[in-house]
Amino acid sequence: MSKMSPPTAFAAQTRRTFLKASAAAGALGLVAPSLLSAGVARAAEDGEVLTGSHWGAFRATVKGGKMTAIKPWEKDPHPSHQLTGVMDSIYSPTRIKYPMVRRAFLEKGPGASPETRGAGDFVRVTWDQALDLVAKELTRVRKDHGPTSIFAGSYGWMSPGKLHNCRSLVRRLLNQTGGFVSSSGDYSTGASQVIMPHVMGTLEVYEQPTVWPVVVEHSDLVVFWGADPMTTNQIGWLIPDHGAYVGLKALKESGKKVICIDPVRTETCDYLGAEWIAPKPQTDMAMMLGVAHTLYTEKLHDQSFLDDYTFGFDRFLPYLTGESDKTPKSAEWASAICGIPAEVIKDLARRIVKGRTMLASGWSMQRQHHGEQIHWMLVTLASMVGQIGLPGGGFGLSYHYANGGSPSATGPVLPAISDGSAAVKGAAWLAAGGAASIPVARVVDMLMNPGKEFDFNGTKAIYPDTKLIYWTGGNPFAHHQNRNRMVEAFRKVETFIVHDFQWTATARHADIVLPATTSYERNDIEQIGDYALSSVLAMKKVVEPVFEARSDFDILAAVAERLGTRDAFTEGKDEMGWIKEFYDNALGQAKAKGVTMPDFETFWKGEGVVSFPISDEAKAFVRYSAFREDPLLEPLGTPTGKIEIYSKNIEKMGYDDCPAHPTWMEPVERLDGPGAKFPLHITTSHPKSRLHSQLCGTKLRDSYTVAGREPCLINEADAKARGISNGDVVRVFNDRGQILAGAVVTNAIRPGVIRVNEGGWYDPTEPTKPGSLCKYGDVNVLTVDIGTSKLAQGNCGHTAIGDVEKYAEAAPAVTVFAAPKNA
Ligand code: PGD
Ligand code: PGD
Ligand code: 6MO
Repeated sequence: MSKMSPPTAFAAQTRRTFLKASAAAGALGLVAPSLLSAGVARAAEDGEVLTGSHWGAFRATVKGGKMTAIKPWEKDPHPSHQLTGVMDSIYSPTRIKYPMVRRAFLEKGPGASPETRGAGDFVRVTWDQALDLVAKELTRVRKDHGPTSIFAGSYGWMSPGKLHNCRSLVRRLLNQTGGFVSSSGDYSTGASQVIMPHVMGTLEVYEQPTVWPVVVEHSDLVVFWGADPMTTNQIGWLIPDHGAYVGLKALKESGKKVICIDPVRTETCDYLGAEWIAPKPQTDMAMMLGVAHTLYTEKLHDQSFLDDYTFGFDRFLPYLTGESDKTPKSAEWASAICGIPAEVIKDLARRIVKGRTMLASGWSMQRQHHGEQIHWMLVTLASMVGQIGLPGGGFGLSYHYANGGSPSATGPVLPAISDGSAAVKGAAWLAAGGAASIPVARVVDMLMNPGKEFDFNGTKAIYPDTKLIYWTGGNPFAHHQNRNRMVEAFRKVETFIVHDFQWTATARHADIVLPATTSYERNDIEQIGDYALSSVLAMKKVVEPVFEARSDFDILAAVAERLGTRDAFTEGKDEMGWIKEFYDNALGQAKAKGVTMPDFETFWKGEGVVSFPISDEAKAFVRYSAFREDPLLEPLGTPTGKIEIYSKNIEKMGYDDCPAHPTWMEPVERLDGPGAKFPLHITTSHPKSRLHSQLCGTKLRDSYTVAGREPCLINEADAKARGISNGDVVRVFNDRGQILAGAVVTNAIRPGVIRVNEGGWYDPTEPTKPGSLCKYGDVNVLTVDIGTSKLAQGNCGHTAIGDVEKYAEAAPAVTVFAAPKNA
C-alpha cells in the first residue's frame, strides 16, 4: 500500500505491491466509448449528491446549482469535523477564479524581475492565452536546455479520484512530450521508507499492521510512540473509512493499558485515559536505547527470537553495552539526554515484556535529523521483546495514518490513470541527462546547486539545472522547510507554472497560475478505506465549475493538444469514459473473486456506492505471522531474509551519518543539545482541523485561530517567564526567520517545547524581502532544510529550535486569505 510512488531503488522490495497494481492496470480494456450522456455527467441543479473527499464520504445538498449544506455519509462511523470546511473550499475568497500571469513575466518575459514573485501583481489572461503560454514555455525550455531543465516532481496531496490525479496527469503530459526531472519518495515517511526495506524488506510505513480487532483482543499494553491516531486518522489518501476510530473506541472500552510517549499530551492520550511520558523532542532514539539496555542487562530480552529471526544483534550489542565506544546506553545515559527519569525508562522496559505489547509509532520522529534511526531502533526493540508475528505484539507504523489496521475487505482494486512513464522507458534523454529524479525533499538544494553531486541510498547523482517548474497539486510553499531559503531558490527559475484552486503561497509565487476545479466540480471514482478498501464510491460532480475553473485533465489535455499529443494523453476518452473503464476493470476483478457488483450504469445512476464483505480471516490478520511460523519458507525481502539489526548493505555505503546499526547521533540542533542557540524546541505536528494547508483558506479557520493567527502551544512556565498570556500575539523566531502566532498557554505540552502546526499559510509582510515576518504563522519559516542523512535525504520538518516573545507592536493584519488584487 503505497501512498506515493516509492523510490525507484525499491522497486524490487515492493514487488508484490507493484505486481498487484500492474496486473490491475494491464487488465484494462481497450478504448471504451463514453457511455453516459452529457446529461448524466452534469451536476445536479437541486437535490442531494453522495460523493467523497479526503475527509470522508458525504452528502451535499444542492440548491439552484450551489452547494448549500453538507452532511457526513450515514455509514461513516466517525465523521471528521473538517467536512464543514470542505463546502467552504468551493466558495471561499481564496478561490482562484481566472488564469493569471505574473505581470513582469507577461510583459518582459521568462525570468524577469524574479524578486516580484510572491508580491501578488498578476494580470488576468484568457484561457487560450494561458494555454498557449504554457505550451510555448515547455517547448522553448526543452529546446534550449533539454528535458532535465524541467522539474515536475509536483509532489504533494491533491484530491482523491482515480482520474483527476493531477500529479499523474502532469507527469503524463511531460512523459509523452519528451521527459522531465521527477522526484522520489515523500515528505511523510522520507526517512523510514528508505531504511525500512533494508531492515524489514518492505516499505512498512504504508502497509497493513496487525488489525485493530486483534490488538484490542490480544494486546495487554499499547504504546503510542510519537503518534496521535485520534487526530491523524481523520483523513485518507483515498476516502477514509474511519475504521481506526472503531478500533480506538474498542480499545478504550477494553480498559487495556495505554502509554503515549509524546512531548504533547495528545487527543489520543486524553481519549484513552493513557499514561503520558513526555521526552524532549528528537531524543527518543536515546530513550529507546535506554530501554534496550535495561532489557539486556536485566536479561528480559528474548534471545531465541533474536537468534531465529534477526541478523546482526551481536554486532549491535557492543554499541549497546558501551564495549565499543565506552558509553553504555544505560537508562541513566538516556535520561540525561531525553529528560525522562532513569527509573521511568527502566520501568517501561519491564512493562513492555510483562505481557503482550504493541509498539505503535507515528512518523514525526523520522521527520527529524537522523530520522532513519528511529524506526530501525523501534524494530530492534520489538525484536528484543520477541513478539513480532504474534497476535497483539510487535510493532506497527501505520495505526495513525489513513485508518491503518482497519480490516481489509474482499474486493477489487480500482486502477487509475497512469503517468505515462512507460512511454519514455529507455529514452535517450534519461541516459544523457543525468539525474532523472531527485529525493523529493532536496528540491531547494537542487535549485541552489545545479551540477552538484549528492548521495542517496548508496548511489550518487548530479543535480540538474532547472529552468522551468510545473506543479499541480501540493503546496511546496507550505510543505517545504526553511521558507526564506526557498523563496531565494525559486527566484532562480525562469518559469513556474501552478494549477490550484486556491491562492496558496505557491500559486502566489508562480508565473502562470491556472484555476483548477475542486473535486466537487467534476466526476471521478474512488475507493473508501486506504487499508479497508471497503467500498467503491462514485465521486459525482456536485456543482458546475465555479468562475473559469477547469479540471486538470481538461487543462493538460488542452496543453497536449498544443504540443500535438492530445490523443496519447486522452486515449480518446473523456471523463466518463475513463471512469467507466476503471469501474469495468474492477467489475472483472470482482467476478474473479466471487464478489457482486452492479454494472456501471446501474452503479452510477443509483446511489453510486458498492460495498464489499470483510472476511473473518481479514479481521484476524496478524502482520508477520507467516514469517514467524516459518522464517525459512517465508523469509523477509532483506539480503539475509531476516530482520536486519545490522545491515551490510548500509555498511558498504560507508555514510558517516547513517552507520550500519541503529545509533544515537546528535541532531544538528535540539533542545538542550550541545551548543543549542535557542531555549525552545518547535514541534510542527499535523493540524487537527486541516489537512496540511488544505482548508486553511476556509471558514474552519475561525474555529482554531488565536488573534486571527495560527495557534502556538506554550507551556505555562515558559509563558510566565516571558510575560505571555493566553490569546497574546507572539513572535516565534530563530536564525532562519520569524512568524507571528497566537499563544495558547497550556500544561499539555512539555516545558521547553512549543507547537505550531504545519500547513499555516505563508503570509510575508514584505514579500519581496526574504526574511520578512510571516504574519499568519507558517512554521516552515523556522525549520531546517537539510536531509535526514545521505541514506534517505528525507525532510527534517520536525527539527527546529527557537524562542518566543510577546509581540509588543501593533500586529499587522493577515492578508493571505484574500485573493491578490486584480484576481
Ligand atoms: P497540502 O496542503 O495538502 O500539502 O504537503 P502538501 O503540499 O501535500 O497541499 C495540497 C494542495 O493541492 C493544496 O494547495 C490544494 O488546494 C491542492 N489541490 C487539491 N486538489 C487539487 C486538484 O484537484 N488539482 C490541483 N491542481 N490542486 C489541487 C504536505 C506535506 O507537508 C506532508 S504529506 C507532510 S507529511 C509534511 N509534514 C510536515 C511536518 O510534519 N512538519 C513540517 N515542518 N513540514 C511538513 N511538511 C510536509
Ligand atoms: P505528527 O502530527 O507530525 O503526525 O502523521 P505523524 O504521526 O507524522 O506527529 C505525531 C505526534 O508526534 C504528535 O503528537 C507530536 O507531538 C509527536 N512528536 C513530535 N515530535 C516528537 C518527538 O520528537 N518525539 C515523540 N515521542 N513524539 C513527537 C502524519 C500523517 O498524518 C501524515 S504524513 C499525513 S500526510 C496526514 N496529515 C494530516 C493532517 O494534516 N491533518 C490531520 N488532521 N490528519 C492528518 N493525517 C496524516
Ligand atoms: Mo504526509
